[in-house]
Amino acid sequence: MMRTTRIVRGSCHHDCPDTCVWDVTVVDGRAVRLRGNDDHPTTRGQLCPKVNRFLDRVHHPDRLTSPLRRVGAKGGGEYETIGWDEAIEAIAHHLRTLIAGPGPASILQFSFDGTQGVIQKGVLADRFFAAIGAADVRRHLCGVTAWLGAADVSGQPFGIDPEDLVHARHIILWGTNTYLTNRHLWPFIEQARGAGATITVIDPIRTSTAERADEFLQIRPGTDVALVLAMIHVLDRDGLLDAGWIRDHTSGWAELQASAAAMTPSLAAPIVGISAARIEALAHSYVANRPSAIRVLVGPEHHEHGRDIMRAIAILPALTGAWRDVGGGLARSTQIYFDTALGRPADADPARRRFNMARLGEVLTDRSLDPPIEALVVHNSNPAVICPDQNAVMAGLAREDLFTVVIEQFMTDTARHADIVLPTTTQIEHLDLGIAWGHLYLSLNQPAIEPIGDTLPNTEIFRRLATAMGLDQPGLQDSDETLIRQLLDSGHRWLDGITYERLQERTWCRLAVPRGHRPNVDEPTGTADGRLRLGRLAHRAGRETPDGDGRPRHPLVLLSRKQYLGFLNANYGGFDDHLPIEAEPLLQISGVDADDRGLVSGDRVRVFNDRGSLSLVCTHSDDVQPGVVAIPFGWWHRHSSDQRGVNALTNPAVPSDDLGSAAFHDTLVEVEKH
Ligand SMILES: Nc1nc2c(c(=O)[nH]1)N[C@H]1C(S)=C(S)[C@@H](COP(=O)(O)OP(=O)(O)OC[C@H]3O[C@@H](n4cnc5c(=O)[nH]c(N)nc54)[C@H](O)[C@@H]3O)O[C@H]1N2
Ligand SMILES: Nc1nc2c(c(=O)[nH]1)N[C@H]1C(S)=C(S)[C@@H](COP(=O)(O)OP(=O)(O)OC[C@H]3O[C@@H](n4cnc5c(=O)[nH]c(N)nc54)[C@H](O)[C@@H]3O)O[C@H]1N2
Ligand code: SF4
Ligand SMILES: [Mo]
Repeated sequence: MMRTTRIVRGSCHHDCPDTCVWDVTVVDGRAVRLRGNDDHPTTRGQLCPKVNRFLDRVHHPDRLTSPLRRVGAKGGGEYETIGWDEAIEAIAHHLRTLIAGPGPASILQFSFDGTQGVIQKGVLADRFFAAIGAADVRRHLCGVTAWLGAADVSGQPFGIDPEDLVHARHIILWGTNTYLTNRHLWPFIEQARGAGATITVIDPIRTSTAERADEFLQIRPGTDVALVLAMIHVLDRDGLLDAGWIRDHTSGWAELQASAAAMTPSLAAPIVGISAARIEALAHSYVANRPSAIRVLVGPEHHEHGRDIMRAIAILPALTGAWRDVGGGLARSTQIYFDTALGRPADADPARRRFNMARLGEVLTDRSLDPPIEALVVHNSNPAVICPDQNAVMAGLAREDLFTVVIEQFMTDTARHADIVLPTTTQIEHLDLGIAWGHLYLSLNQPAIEPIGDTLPNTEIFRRLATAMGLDQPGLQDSDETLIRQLLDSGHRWLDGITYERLQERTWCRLAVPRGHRPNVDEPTGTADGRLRLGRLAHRAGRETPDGDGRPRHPLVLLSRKQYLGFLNANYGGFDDHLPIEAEPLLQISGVDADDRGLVSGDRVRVFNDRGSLSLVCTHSDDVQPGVVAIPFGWWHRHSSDQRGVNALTNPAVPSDDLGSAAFHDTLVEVEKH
């Protein structure tokens, strides 16, 4: 018999800045090979260690393939298989009852970044929940604080095209672990270095990126504002600022100058944890080597005053005029370009109930809410692992009276607490439109194979739910292709020449943003008066930090970053072949702090604060400075004897306006021998 072989192109859906384009080889309807596309300008034929094995995920024996209904106790993991009609009707019935009783605001949609595909991420789910008037979460755990801080300076926080970093002669990777988290940018960084650029890393941890830097400033966590103020102090004192630029393009210099006047490098040094001489050298090198660029993603936003930190970083190019040079300025998430081009609708209904997703534990366990949350529908997220204050989240998920629906590919720690689990397709089984937050290429992800088992795309699940609920609002039955066409039809100039047909043919297209585009120079700044806002700036210590005065005090700052090539947030923490050799999360502790506590590498320790406790093996590490410990993020609960991950310890505090991320990294703990 003749075998049919074809190559189907698609793009990676993971919440990773790189949005790689892949080629799937399909033989007789089976996907047999998946590899990076050679022509895509950032993929360049390479995926990454986790997604090279994506077909194993698709065909994994643990893959959920049919709808499930809970039969045992909450969290016990006992389920029976049911049909789709029964599952959809059970959910519709439950939601209708709640709408008629306590009201739709007792139903909470919880979704996040499980997929970056715009369609499966939630265009239709959002229409569905808006139609019934359910409560929603503010999806603010990633990047929103960075957005707000940059917007404080420039109104619309457009950054430079990360590809333009090749033109830079000084690149500061500021609290971003590029080599690990944004791999496909690394060759561009190396290209700049090859052309003479200096690479500086500013991070409290000696990351794999820091190891590759020309200069590494290992600062104390949460002290970046003091560092920026001292840099500005030096630049002003030494006459290295461009008065013409400041006069013509900024507002608030007098206030910023006064703020920086007091922060001498020697005052900043003990706050920041690096010498005054190194602060002076950084300031000088930042302006001397042009084009001068700063790269950020999200690390420093995860503090109580993360917005101040991201604003302070954005102030540097605004003040010095680094934006003038192609390759200079701030390179941040490019998602704003796609949001602007596709014109995705902001939910217009201000009356809808909303909670910051960081507060999930509090929201699910607060019976005094009016009305309390009675139903939770989770898709594209694993809150049991990714939300701060995990013990509160788990107490909420364990509520016998909470009706929980989880749409998932695998039996995650969240799905195990569902009343109904709905199995969903993976990226090679459904259609989607891929945006990126690390480059400017839009991609069409074409389904390569039929859905595995009885799985359905998220969109189809919400179409069926809408029918079962008798909803007849427009748009609820739109097909995936229609949803993509609607987005591509925004009329925005950056979509010039990009049509559905063209994407079908080419798979990817660069947004029509001119090469070498200089935000704030080639286009007016997005503030009311068109000026970059400087203004007063002050270093503030978060309440739960060694310099703060808030919660009961423990001596060590806990950082919980992304740490493995084989993990992508919580996606692979449940797969044995993606684990590092040690196969369990380790506590990294400095030699000084370990000696103080009589600990040697390999000792089992208890790490605790007043939110929770974890029993882990510790390892001495020079990567963390004294006063700081680190536990990696993303592990599933079964990897610790406490059935918890690092978020059992982390700080769920969000800003008082409920906007922005949690203060994950403002977490104090103590460590003791077990
Ligand atoms: N301590 C600590 N906590 C953190 C962070 C940290 O650094 N430290 N980082 C934070 C950040 S930056 C982020 S972005 C969040 C990540 O939080 P999440 O977005 O919740 O995490 P992911 O693991 O990326 O994805 C969650 C789930 O989506 C599912 N999924 C994937 N594709 C689909 C699909 O097509 N349909 C459906 N229904 N499901 C799908 C996957 O199976 C996965 O289980 O975590 C945050 N939490
Ligand atoms: N392999 C892999 N890649 C990933 C992910 C993954 O899980 N695994 N997750 C993806 C996601 S969702 C995201 S959002 C990105 C995140 O990408 P990044 O922002 O690059 O990664 P993070 O680990 O969140 O944080 C980066 C660094 O911030 C540092 N940091 C913490 N506090 C401070 C501070 O106060 N000041 C400074 N200067 N630095 C600080 C941490 O030590 C950490 O090294 O990565 C994406 N890529
Ligand atoms: S996870 Fe990131 S680096 Fe890996 S294939 Fe997907 S987009 Fe590329
Ligand atoms: Mo993220």
